[in-house]
Amino acid sequence: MSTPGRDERPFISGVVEGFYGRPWTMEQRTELFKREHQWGLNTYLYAPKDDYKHRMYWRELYSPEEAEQLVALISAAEKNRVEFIYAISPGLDITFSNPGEVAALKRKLDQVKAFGCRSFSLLFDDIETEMCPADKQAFSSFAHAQVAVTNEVYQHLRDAKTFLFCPTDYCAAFCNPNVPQSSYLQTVGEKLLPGIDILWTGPKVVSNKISVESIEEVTAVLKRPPVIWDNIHANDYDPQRLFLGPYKDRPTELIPKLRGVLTNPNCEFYLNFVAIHTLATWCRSSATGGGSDVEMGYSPQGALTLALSDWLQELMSANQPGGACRSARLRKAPQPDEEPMQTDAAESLYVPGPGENPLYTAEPLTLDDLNLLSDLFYLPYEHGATARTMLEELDWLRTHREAAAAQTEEWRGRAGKFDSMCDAVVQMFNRLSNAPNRSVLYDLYNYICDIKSGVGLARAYVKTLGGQDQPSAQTLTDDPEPWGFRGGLSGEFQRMLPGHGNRDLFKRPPMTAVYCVRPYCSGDKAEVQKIFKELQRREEQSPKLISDSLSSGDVAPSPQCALVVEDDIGVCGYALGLTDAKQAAATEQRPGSDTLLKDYPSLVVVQVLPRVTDPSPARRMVAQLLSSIRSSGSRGVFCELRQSDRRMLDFYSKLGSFEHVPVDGSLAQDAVIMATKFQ
Ligand code: GDL
Repeated sequence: MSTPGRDERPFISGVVEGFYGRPWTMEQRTELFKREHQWGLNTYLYAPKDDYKHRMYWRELYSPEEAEQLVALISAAEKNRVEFIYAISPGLDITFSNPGEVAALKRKLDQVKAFGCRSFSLLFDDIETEMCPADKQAFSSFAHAQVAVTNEVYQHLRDAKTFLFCPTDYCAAFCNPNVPQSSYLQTVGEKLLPGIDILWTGPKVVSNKISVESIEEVTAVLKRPPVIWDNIHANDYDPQRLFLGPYKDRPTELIPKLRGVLTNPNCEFYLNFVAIHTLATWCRSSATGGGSDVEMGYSPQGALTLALSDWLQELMSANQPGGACRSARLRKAPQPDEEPMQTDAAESLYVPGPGENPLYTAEPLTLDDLNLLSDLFYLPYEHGATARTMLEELDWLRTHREAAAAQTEEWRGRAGKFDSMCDAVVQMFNRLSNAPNRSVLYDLYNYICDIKSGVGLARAYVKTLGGQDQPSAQTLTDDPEPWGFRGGLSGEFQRMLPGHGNRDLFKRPPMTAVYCVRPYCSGDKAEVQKIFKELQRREEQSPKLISDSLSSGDVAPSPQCALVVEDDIGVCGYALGLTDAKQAAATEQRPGSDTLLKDYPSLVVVQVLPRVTDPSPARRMVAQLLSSIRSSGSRGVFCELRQSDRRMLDFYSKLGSFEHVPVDGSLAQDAVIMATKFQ
């Protein structure tokens, strides 16, 4: 049988089941083949990382039961004209130089070949790069070891239709020192037999963009165009993320320069409608891509609309595994002159009588709902338009608290708009929960619960800022339900890391009956000076601190970096910040402060009168200041404290995010630096 020449082979397009976690079921894979066929995709790469016999126990042959399932799967792929590529990942523990190991690989692939499979793949991604002593003796490099075994297996299989190799350095970020000079890639490019194609994920593992130039660069080293293993929709690395945005930021000019594209999508099978549908549209968007039914040029938004319209139909169809049977609901109630039906089915049909509750009929899901859903779970490096607007609005509402306090029309208007956007998320969730297709819903459920909850917290927070009554802000109380402090242990860890320490912003409402935190205005200057002097008087022989000029009003704080707290007596504390403290440090003549300012360019000072025994208003002020300073682009914040100021030392230590930073030579005597870095 003659094999087609390199350029006559069709562009490889489709899906790689290559993620970590629960593999898809045989039914789901069969469903996938039907869709691929329908949408014009031609390949499926079987590579489920956590399937025992694909990676961990790669040497083990399949049992008769497993064999039966694989035979059926391979034949289902064939029926749908999808090329089934069987991949194996021996890299965890193979000894490349041991002929017994190579024989085990051949034996396993021969078995799969006997199931009807014609295409194969050897994967060496995500493995230890250090060779064992025996391999070090036998091969001059890791690349040589992999290439030798791959070539031998490829030749053994003789007539593989497609044969793919996944290198250990499968993206530019892994190449040392870079793609053109990587000796690993050079060896692979030179020594791997020309019939073998090479997988590549782009500039990174999860590539934001893949440019034509980057592909030309890697093609030159590999001596063949790569097959892209695209992780753009993969979500196996973060349990809170899901990607329902369109295939994007891969120009279609890539198509003639590539051997193919396989997407490694979300772990949840039913949530990959958009990922696969939009990839199919992308593949058809070029004359060389093989199709003719789509105009030249690819628009991610257009492709998304096409995908969501088709997905809506599927979501509204009960004809799915787990789909609700709604026929009973649709039957008409018996008319007064009809004989009551005597069947069992009729007895179970509940028809409310006059004055009773009417049957609940859910509003149907809309295309707008799906657009919103996709916007909330868009792409790894990008939120969808509505999600971006929501973030921007929330940020505006919280940074314009003075407007909230004054109840300006603009603030109220924007708060109302934000509230409606939050409400749309809740309504979308309700309609989705009632959609007949339960399989999609169940895969989606945790994600939408999570976002609904996050949106609920933000909504309650804005209501509190606006001074509206509290019941909706129940999650902000002192004794919240577990969903009021989300994220479990991982959330705790994240909040303890510098830059995440603003949890108190949400723990308590920013305004309580007792304390009111508000932006500093010029009329507060005298009060702030009074507090500063009062506290200075208590600290006798205190050294002069860099922040003293801020507290005394000699240096003006940076915009959005000045707050005061009031109780029923009056102003009882303040928090001031400088996003760039260089000038203030220079004025105080601190020669050694340059090193400090490099890591922590910003300065804060917080003081509250001793009558304020509750630390929360001060914490709230710090959280707000940190948030403003962080959004100015600063890398970190420090404060200078007097050693004798036990109260403030204790306060900063308990915040969690600030730590003591030893600094030589830059300090006033008896002063201590506490600091926090962003990210
Ligand atoms: C990877 C793994 C892949 C995983 C993905 C996203 C490749 C070649 N390998 O590095 O199995 O799903 O990241 O986490 O991409």
